[in-house]
Amino acid sequence: MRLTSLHLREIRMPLKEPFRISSGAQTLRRMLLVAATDEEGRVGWGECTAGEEPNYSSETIDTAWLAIREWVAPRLLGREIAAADEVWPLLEHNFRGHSMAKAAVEVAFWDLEAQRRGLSLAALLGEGRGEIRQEIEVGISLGIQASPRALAEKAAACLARGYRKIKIKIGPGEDLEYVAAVREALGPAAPLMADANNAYGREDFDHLAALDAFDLLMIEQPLACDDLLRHAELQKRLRTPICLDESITNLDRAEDMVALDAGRIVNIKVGRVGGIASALAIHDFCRSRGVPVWCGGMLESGIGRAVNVALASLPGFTIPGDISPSERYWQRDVVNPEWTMDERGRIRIPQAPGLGVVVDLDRIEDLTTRAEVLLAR
Ligand code: OSB
Ligand code: MG
Repeated sequence: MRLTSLHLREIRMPLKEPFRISSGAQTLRRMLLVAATDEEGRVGWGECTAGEEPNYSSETIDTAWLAIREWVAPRLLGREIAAADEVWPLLEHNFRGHSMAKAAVEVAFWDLEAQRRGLSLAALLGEGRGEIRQEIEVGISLGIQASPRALAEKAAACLARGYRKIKIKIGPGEDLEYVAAVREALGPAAPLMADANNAYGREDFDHLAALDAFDLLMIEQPLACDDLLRHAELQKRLRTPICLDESITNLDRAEDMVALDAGRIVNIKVGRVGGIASALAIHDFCRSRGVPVWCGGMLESGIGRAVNVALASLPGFTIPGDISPSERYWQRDVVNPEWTMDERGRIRIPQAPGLGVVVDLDRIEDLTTRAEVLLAR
């Protein structure tokens, strides 16, 4: 594969409802899409998962745009690349950080390779990994609501709709009452978890221990993203497993988590870990150590969602991911068909080569607020 051009586009799509987490709220998604054209004219797509503000990680859509133009594209444009797994090492060499920028472009190479070989992305990712699923079970991630009661009603409706896991966002002052109300509304056996997005510190350990009473599947990222040691201390105090999201930026951090017992479950996000090759490495390591993983979400459009759906088909993904259907987020998605979920909370894995959905170029054109074409020299 040899890239002749990289087309960057910013599109803006309003979320159907605002999404609030402990570190900030989003109502409009500004998304960076990458279309990579190879020497045979195929087009591979990637979506950058960085947000508008640096509240999830240090990256934003604007830093990613800069990083892709200045440092990612020059390393890849015009270069002969035999397979998509060669991209990640090229992007890591003397190039720190900017994982979401790197991933947006790396993903496009996996799409291109899948198309070139006539494989679905799921089949390509599954090579050498045993049986892949035909359909995946999905969960929903619910933002913080105005009251515990409002959240409980929403959560109950989601369970009735078929979702296989309910995740609620929590933060200081918006935690125990919310969890209690949702647990009460869903009943004792419902698969429920909470995500704190770094909101707590060591002074909160007693408070967090009170969450053990609610039989959560896990507590996601209670403490700071760069703080594995305190997560290990907290895990000793909790019966509930800790799941790490922001902390797991690469394979080394997943190994550290296991070595330190800083968490027992990993949320894998392709953007956060720098691409598909890195996500696969984390998946394989966790699987070899019996650590369950699941696929997180970043409020992606149908393009990023295609990658998440394919990843979640791998055998180590034993817990439903944050992969809701298109209608949960958008009036209308940017792919055809849109992502749909059946009444038992399942999404079918597409069989067609590449992403398995068709990118709606007219719609993307309509939504585009900024574009730049980078060419091989
Ligand atoms: O922490 O998992 C998170 C969205 C934006 C930033 C961080 C997170 C999330 C989600 C969204 O939980 C899940 C989804 O895409 O539906
Ligand atoms: Mg999270």
